[in-house]
Formats: sequence, structure tokens, C-alpha cells
Amino acid sequence: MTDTAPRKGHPHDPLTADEVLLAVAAVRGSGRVPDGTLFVTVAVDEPDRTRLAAFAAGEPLDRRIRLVVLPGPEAAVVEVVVRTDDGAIVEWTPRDGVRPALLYDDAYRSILALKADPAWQAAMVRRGITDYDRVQVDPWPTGNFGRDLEDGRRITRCLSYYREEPSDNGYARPVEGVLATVDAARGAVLEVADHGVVPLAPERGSYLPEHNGPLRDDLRTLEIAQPDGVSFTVDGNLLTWQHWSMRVVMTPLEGLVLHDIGWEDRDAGSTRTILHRAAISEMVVPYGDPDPVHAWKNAFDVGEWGLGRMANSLTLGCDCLGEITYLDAVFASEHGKPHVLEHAVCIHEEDYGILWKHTDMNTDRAEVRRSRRLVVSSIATVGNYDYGFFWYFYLDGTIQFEVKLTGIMSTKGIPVGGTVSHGTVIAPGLAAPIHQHLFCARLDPAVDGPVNEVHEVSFAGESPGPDNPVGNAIARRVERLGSESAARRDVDATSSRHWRLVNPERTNGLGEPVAYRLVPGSTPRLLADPGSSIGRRAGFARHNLWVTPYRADERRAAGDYPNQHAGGAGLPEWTAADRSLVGTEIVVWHTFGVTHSPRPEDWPVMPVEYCGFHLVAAGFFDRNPALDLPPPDHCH
Ligand SMILES: [Cu+2]
Repeated sequence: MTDTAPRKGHPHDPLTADEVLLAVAAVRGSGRVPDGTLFVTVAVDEPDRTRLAAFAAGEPLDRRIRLVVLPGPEAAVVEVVVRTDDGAIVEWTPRDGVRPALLYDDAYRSILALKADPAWQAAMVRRGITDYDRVQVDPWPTGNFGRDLEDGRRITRCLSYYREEPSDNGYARPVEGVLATVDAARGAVLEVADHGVVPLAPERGSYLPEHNGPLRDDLRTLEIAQPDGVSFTVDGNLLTWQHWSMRVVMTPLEGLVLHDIGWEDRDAGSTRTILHRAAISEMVVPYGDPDPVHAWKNAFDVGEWGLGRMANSLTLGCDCLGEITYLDAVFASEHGKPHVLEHAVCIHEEDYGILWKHTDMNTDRAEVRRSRRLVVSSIATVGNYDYGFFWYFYLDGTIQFEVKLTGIMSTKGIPVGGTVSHGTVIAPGLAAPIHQHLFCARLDPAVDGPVNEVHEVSFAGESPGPDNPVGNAIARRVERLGSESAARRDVDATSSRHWRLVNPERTNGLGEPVAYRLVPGSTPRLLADPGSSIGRRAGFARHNLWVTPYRADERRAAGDYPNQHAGGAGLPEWTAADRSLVGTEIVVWHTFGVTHSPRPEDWPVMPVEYCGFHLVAAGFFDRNPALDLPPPDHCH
């Protein structure tokens, strides 16, 4: 383009197919990468807070595209930034010794190489399997165990499963004992270890309707009708509903990202900011079975796979019910071609019971208001597991984030009638190891302005004494978390511990600093030994709360390249400096999740398990902000 006029649009506009083509052409045309170069991610280079402030002030903002490029089979990438106005490359940063997210190309190469490998074939034959087309090979990111064969390579560890028919549930019949390591970039098998034959589990574990009849026939139709239309509006990716506004973006790794979450103050005619940005920065699924076939298993599903790369195209009436608005998302293939993921994000409203009620016992007059929530969601399938990521916005200023965990557990074969020490028998000849799913939300708070603090609040009973004569007193303890080391905190449900996101520079009508409350759910932290490989690599999961001063490039809790990383990156590394958290812009990192003790009822497909957190207005308003809701039409 030769037009020098400032680009129109918004900095958080989603990536377009033209931008993918332009950025990929700039890299290919640079003469600095060979043919066959792969494109791991192509995404909008998000402007930092300084550049966004300039945009808000009316200054032109050039649009930039950030790429992670993989020139060859080595453990090395190049980070490139391309300016869209003129296609100029404005950053070119080689990063040696790192591995990007696992590529589809690498996964396919691993599968093809393994199926052609004589040692793997011999292991199959020892189990009576001679038709290799019936074997499902799952390549996994491998972790880091300091072995020579890991050095300098992009490798996968591969597990095998037997499918009698293509429609079988592969995880029902692990080909137990066989663990292969493959140089995924070069398609070379490095090692096939056979830890001993276990007969295939006898059952097919199908969850398909044709195998699970007779099906129930007594569920009547349930329809969600909004005859007057929905109450939200979508303009590009700007979503507004009731007092709420936000920008919705899908990115390759973090998946769903929300920007500029604010609440319209209709009296003042302005929008009050709450969160500058919110996303899942990383997640990890560490398995807790010391059996050598399973002990290495863990997955960083953001940095090793990508919640956007693995996102589903959602279906009306299945994934989402009612009056739905979908957002599509543009991604780039590994070969640099743009593709549109249709229906990547689902937006709709849900009735959520009552919001508030009181019956005046003197007058017998009842006032009730219905609760309703705006739902913004996406779903990613990563191998055997499926994760739904749901943001909820409520009429009273509450924000909720919820992960819905479903899909199929990772399994191991055992002798029929056998037992397991670190798992649960879930079907004859089949067990599932104990494991955890730990998510780290990166919340960039902007409660009524950019400078925020975090205060920890907890409660304790006071000892009886002159000031507490009947021993009923409950003390509220508030501590400002003033530095990064002081802000590594864990949940404590017994003291009702929670954290307040406070703007020390703004007060509410009662003279108190405005605040939002981060309310954790029932959540574990990482249980693996801190000195173990996964303990070092998933350091972010060793605490439920971390707070850092805002840095645009501190984005992902386990660092930018967790795949095969030795550990220590991300939050443990950044917070080692013990920076001050006072009088500055901050970022709040909340690790939450579940320790999954498998149940027979989780097999062959897992009913949704939920985890997440709430952000609740706590002195942000001067009173219940939902008094202006009209009574429901039909409740008289
Ligand atoms: Cu699980």
C-alpha cells in the first residue's frame, strides 16, 4: 500500500486473511529462510499499553503481524514482526535452542516413521497385532528428562492404541508397554522401548449412540426463545451487553482473549475499565503414575499445542443452545495459508435463576429480579481431552471464568482383574492414572485506571477478651502484596482467603478505594515434587496466585517455549527479581484447576467437570448495581 493515511479500525481488530498472506510473503520474500519453512503461528502483534494509550489519544497506530517461523528441523525458531502498511520486516529475532508448539507436520511425520519402524512393528506383533492400520499412534510433547536423544531435536513420545474398527474408541485399548521416541522434525525413530506385554482390554469403550441403546425416549423438547431478539450487540469484535463492553479475539495459542472489559457508567456517560486483558496464559496436565510408560506424561496445552490452533467449529443446538451469535477466526496453516475457522466463538445469553429477591413479611410484597448472563465461549480438543472455556458476565458486575473439562481420559492397560497403585480401574483391563489439570489465567487489571494493587483478605476468629467479651468477634485481615515474592500465594478456604484488585488512587462514594475481588474456587496446586522435571517446568502451578508488574512481553506463565524446556521459565524466572508491585501497572496470574481422581463414571467419555474463579465487584459500586432492573414481565 502507498496510502500514508492512518490505518482505520481498532488495534484489537482480528487477524485477516490478507494480513496472513502479506506477512507470510514478507518472510518468504526476505531471502532469509529456505523453501519449506513452516509457520508456527501468525497473529496480530498486540500493541502494549503505551501504544494503546497513544491510539486512544487519537494518534495513528501502525498494525503489525507477529510470526513464529520454523526454518528447518533444528530446535530453533525465528520471531518476525511485519508492518502491514508496507510489508516491512521490523523485527527478526532468531531463537536458538527452543521448540515451538507441536506441529501437525511433526505429528504426521512421527506417526508415519513409527509405523514403518521394524522395532515398533515387532512390538505390535508380540501383541498379536499385524494390521498396523488398526493402530492409532498419539504423538505427545515429550517433556525434558535430560537425555542425550532430546538434545537439539524436536522430538515426540508416541503411545499406541488399537482400533478394531475405525470408529472404535482408541483409548479403550492401549497397546500397553510400548513407548517410542521419534525425531519428529526428521521423521526418524530414536527409540522403541517395550516394557512388557499386557493383553488388550476386552471392551470397545464406545460412547456412540448406536452402541449404547436403547436410548432414552422421555426427554421432551426444550427450546430457548428470544422472540424480541438478543440484548447484546456485536460490531466487528466489539461486544456490548447491558453495561458491559469488551473486544473478543481468538489467538493461536491462548485461544479466547478478551480485551478492554469495561462497565458503562450511564450517569457519568463514560465507561469504567475493569480488565485490560484476560486470557488463559498456560495450562498443564501432569500425570501422577510412576510407571515408566506413563511417568513422563504431561501436556502444556497452550504452549505445546495451542488452544486456538485446536479450537472447534461450534454447532448450533449442540455446543450452544438458543439465539447464538458466532465469531469466526482467521488462522494460518503451518504452510502459511490463511484459513477461516467458522463459528470459533459462541456468544449468547442465559437465564441464571434469581439475581435478588426479598419478601417483605409485613406487607407480603415480594420483589424478584432474574439473573441473566452473557456467555462468551470456545472449545478446544487436544488429543483425548476437550476443554470448554467460558467467560460469563452478570447483571450485577460479576465476571466468572469457567473451564468445562470433558472428553476421554488418558488410559493404561492392565491385566483383567488387576489393580493399580496411582490410578483407578475404570473398565475390565483398563485403568486411568491420577492426574491434574492446572490452568493459569493472566488477568491484566485496570480497575478504574491502570495503577492497581492486590490486597490479600482473610478472616480469623478473635480470642475472647475485654474487646470481645462473648468470643464472637471475626477479624478481617488485609495485607497489601507489595512485592513479587510476597505475592506468591495459595488458596486457604478455611480462612475464606481471597484477593482484592484495588485502585489506590480512586475512591467510591463511601470513601473507600474501588476494588474487584478475585474469588478462587476449590482448587489444588501442582502436586509433583518441586525438584522433578515437571515441578521445574510447571513452576507457575506451584502457587495459586502470582502478581507481577506489567510487562507486555511477559505473556505466558511457563515462558514462550515450554515444549522440551528444562524448566524455570516464566513466572519463577520473572519473579526472582522480586520487583515492587506498588504504584505501578500490574498483572495477576491465577492458577486453578482440578486433581482428577478418575471414576468409572468418567468412562468412556467424561461428563463435564467444572473449575474456575469469579471476579466480584467489591466496593466498585456504592450499592447493588442491579436495582434498575425491571421486574420480570411474567412474574405477576
Ligand atoms: Cu482429567
